Amino acid sequence: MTLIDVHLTPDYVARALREDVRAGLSATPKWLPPKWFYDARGSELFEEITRLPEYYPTRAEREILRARAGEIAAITKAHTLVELGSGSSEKTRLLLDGLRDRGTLTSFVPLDVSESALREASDAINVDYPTIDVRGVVGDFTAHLDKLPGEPPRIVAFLGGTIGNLIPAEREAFYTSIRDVLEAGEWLLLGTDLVKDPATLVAAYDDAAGVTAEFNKNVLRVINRQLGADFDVDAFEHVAIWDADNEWIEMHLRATRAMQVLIPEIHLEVTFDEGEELSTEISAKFHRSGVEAELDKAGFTPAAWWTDSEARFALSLWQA
Ligand code: AVJ
Repeated sequence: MTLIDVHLTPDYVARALREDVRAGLSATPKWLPPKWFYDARGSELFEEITRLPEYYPTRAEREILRARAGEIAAITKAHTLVELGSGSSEKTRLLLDGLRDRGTLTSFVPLDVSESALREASDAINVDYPTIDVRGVVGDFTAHLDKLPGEPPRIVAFLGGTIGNLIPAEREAFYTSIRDVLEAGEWLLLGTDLVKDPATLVAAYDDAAGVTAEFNKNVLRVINRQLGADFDVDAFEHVAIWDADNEWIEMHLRATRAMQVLIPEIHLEVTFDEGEELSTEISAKFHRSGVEAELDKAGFTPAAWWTDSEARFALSLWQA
């Protein structure tokens, strides 16, 4: 059993969901934040996405981590690995191996919104890495960065391209808040998906087997269950488009007929026109120059930039 610090109580999470659903479904156009995809079923569907032939980012990032974990350990000599949005912590093992083999690592701090995913991952790592102190934090990486334990120097890993789910203003605030919690000389390891041909990008978010469509619709199931809503999930279709101006993928749910939806727990009634789209996720793709400009603005110094063999995805290392 590992120690877990809980900064997200069920009550806090329930209130955040209500507020997000009220704000997003009262707006024009309608939107919902992507963090509500990830109940137990949503997390499973995401794991399934990472194994799809079309969804290259996970494999590309794993290739880079496998090749570079030793270098990351040699450069940083980190004593603590903090992983934000750790999920199953599967790719993290490559980093843990590199840092442990270098002999500097004493603790691992995974942070995730899902307490169940965090407990499972922390316990497994605790068993497989008996010399490392595992200290999980249940928290929101946009709100609980000030609570990170662990002996310096720390390396904060934010992998998988999840940074792409934030709009530019949110990214700026996020990078600045990480820079603020780190001491000078500590590290950020960032995974970013790169801009590439739109057909490849769209296929990664609209797979032939329909797993991403199920993942997208899962947010409606979460709202039905948590807030007593009566979304007819089958009356929505999955849409993934490449927004060339913003250089991001946008996922929508399109109402295939006019509908009224009741959300009793927040006393809200929502109307959809036929064809109306609800925005559920952006997944921004990056160029090296853009990432460098944003991190520089937040006060980080570049230490390394690595891509996979097909230059689809980048892993970059920054020093505070
Ligand atoms: C886990 C946020 C990195 O944006 O690619 C996968 C989530 N959405 N397919 C991404 C996701 C649709 C994924 N991240």
